[in-house]
Amino acid sequence: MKVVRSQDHRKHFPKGELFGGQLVRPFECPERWDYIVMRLEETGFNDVVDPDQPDMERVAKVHDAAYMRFLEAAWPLWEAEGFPGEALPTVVPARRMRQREPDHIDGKLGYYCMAIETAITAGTWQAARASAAIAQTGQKFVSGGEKGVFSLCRPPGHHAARDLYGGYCFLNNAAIAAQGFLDDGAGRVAILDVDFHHGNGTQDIFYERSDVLFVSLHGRPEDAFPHFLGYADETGAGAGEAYNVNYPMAPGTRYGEWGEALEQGCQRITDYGPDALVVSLGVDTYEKDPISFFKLTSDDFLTYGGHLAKLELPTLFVMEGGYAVEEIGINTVNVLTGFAGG
Ligand code: SP5
Ligand code: ZN
Repeated sequence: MKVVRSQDHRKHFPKGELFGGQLVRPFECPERWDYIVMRLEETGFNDVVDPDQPDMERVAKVHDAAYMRFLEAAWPLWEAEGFPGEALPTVVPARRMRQREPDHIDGKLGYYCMAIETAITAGTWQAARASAAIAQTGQKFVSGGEKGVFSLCRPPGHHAARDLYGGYCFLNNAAIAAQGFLDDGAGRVAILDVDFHHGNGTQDIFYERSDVLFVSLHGRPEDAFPHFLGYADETGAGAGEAYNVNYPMAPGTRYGEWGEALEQGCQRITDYGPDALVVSLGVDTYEKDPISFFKLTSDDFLTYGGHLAKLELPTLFVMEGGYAVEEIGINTVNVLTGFAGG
């Protein structure tokens, strides 16, 4: 299996994340990438490829142009204010306020943000583009006939909507890849999101479209981030009606129940009959994840990797979350190993 990766992710590493009323060292940190790479090398995933340059015209098919201009300008504008810390929003356009992009960076940050834990730093835009390029390069290989490819994206993407960042995400790598498959000739694409958190950004991007089926397994919004999307009654709208499928689950969910939801989700994908599959691969469903509440074991990742292979679809794995850093390599590579052997 080809692994697409690069060192550019290191350019995004905020010092702080707003958590529990304090600025803490971010859960989404560069060592996540190191542990995954170490495990890939230990287990013989040695077919490593560098990404091409990002294709920003294609990125612009799933992201708003003004939003991309904001991401590019955010750090320079913040720096020009002379603020001492990293760029975090303080004010958001809540209910009954105007949804209009302000000129001042304090206003812009709130306007484009869906979760304020996520800081923007000097290297964020460059790292986000490099991460998107990793997804795009993986997609090209799968469109070219590879059976399964792993795009080791960092920062992750599934919380980023057309014009929203947050939840550690800036550009939606999975959505960019799905759109890439369509642009390279696929008629229909399925996205299966197995990250612990609901993929609100991906859902939002394709909510009114029938050419991309979105299936997500996640912690229920009553209890889990991102809290404001991911209910089971979100089934799509307009032409996209019936092409969005959510499986919200309760705190303490183990593989028994999670695996049943996966089976149902896989059945929906099979019924849809896509030409390609994008897996938003987060391993924060793990029992020891510090910010999540599912109870999957390392062996469970191996098991479900095998189930994914049974879909018999050209598959692109795109890295999303997973914060039990010391086990992130084992769990991620277990999914890939299960897939390759299944
Ligand atoms: C890509 C991805 O996995 N993003 C997740 C972003 C979550 N950020 C906010 C987490 C807040 C979790 N609060 C849970 C308290 C646990 N004791
Ligand atoms: Zn997550």
